[in-house]
Parts: sequence; structure tokens; C-alpha cells
Amino acid sequence: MSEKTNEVLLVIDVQRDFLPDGSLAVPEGDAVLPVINRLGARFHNVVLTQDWHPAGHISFSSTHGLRPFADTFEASYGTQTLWPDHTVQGSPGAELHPGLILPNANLIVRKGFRKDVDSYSAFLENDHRTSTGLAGYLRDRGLTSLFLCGLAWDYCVGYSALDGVALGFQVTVIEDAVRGIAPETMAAMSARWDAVGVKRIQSAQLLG
Ligand code: VGL
Ligand code: ZN
Repeated sequence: MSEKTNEVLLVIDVQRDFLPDGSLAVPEGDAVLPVINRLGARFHNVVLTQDWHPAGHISFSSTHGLRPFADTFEASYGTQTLWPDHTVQGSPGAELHPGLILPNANLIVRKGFRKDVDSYSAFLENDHRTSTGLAGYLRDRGLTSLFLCGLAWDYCVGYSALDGVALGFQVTVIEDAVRGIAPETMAAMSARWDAVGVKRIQSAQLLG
């Protein structure tokens, strides 16, 4: 692949807790590792995100004495899905997965570190106002074409892609380098991607 200078690989939330044996394991989450490592060797610009929650975070069902996956919480910014405790700051589960080998990584963006706001998107937290700073970083560096991979299709990859388009970036999801939490929410997210012009490709189209 002859990479263009405006292209960046965005590797979303490939952390121990989202892979098998993690507290919020994404089905087949480990399948993305070899694909992402191959992609990472081909991009000069690689940016990672890391979900990074304080203990007692608003998105944890345990914080509210409610059930993960089944219950929701009415946050000031809208309805928040509730999850098992995951990616707690400084815990082993929050670490980037050790199977990830990305020497070209330029930046790691942490998100979801405010106790009262969750953040699925790499760009904007769930209140749709608080910026992670990533858009400014990418614009400053002239990186306007984003290739997304990682976890999870229906949440963090999903909302990052939608916000990326809304912020004026060209966004392509590398489908075989992404896995999701549930088929229904994945299908719903795919429809939203298609509606706003998120492109979808297979890694072979880049690695070929
Ligand atoms: C994620 C749910 C909660 C993700 C993060 O990385 O997709 N999903 N926190
Ligand atoms: Zn989270």
C-alpha cells in the first residue's frame, strides 16, 4: 500500500477488558489483533484510544446497584447503557492488550475519565459537548482520512466513525479489523454509518 500523507490508522480500545477473559469481553475480540498489527506496520500515522474510567464510573451498573446490559441510567445527557466494571484506571484490564504490536503509534488518547460522563466516541464524550482533543490533533497534523479498527463495532468504533464524519473527516471502517458486542446493535450502527457516508472495506484492500 502506498499510504497518503493525510491517512491515519485509528485503533479503538484494544484493551485487556474487551478481549476474551476481560470483564467486558467482546465476542472474538482477539481476532482483531493480527489484522491490526499487519495494518499498523503499513501506516506511518497510528493513533490509539484507551477507555479509562475512574472507580464508581457512571457507566458501571455496580455504581447504581443495577444490572449490566439489562438496565439503563438516566444521565443528565440522556440514557446511559450500564456495563460491568471495566477499564478502571491503572488496572490490568485497562492496559492496551499486550498482543498489540504498533511501533508506529504516535498518540494514545484516553477517554471516559470523568466520573459523571461516559465516552464511546474518540472525539466527543456522551454529553456531545466535551471534546477529547483528538479532532484538533488530527487537523493540526493534516490527518484528514481516518481508517478505523478495534472494539467495539456497535459502541466505540461506531460512535467514533459517526462523529468523525460529523467533524468533517473522511472515515473508512476496516470491517475485518473490528468486532462488536451484539448483532442487533451492530446492524443498527451499520445502518447509521451507511446513512452518513462512512465507507467500509476489508483489510485485504489495504494490505493486498
Ligand atoms: C466500549 C462499552 C463501554 C467500547 C467502552 O470500547 O466499545 N463499550 N465502554
Ligand atoms: Zn467504557
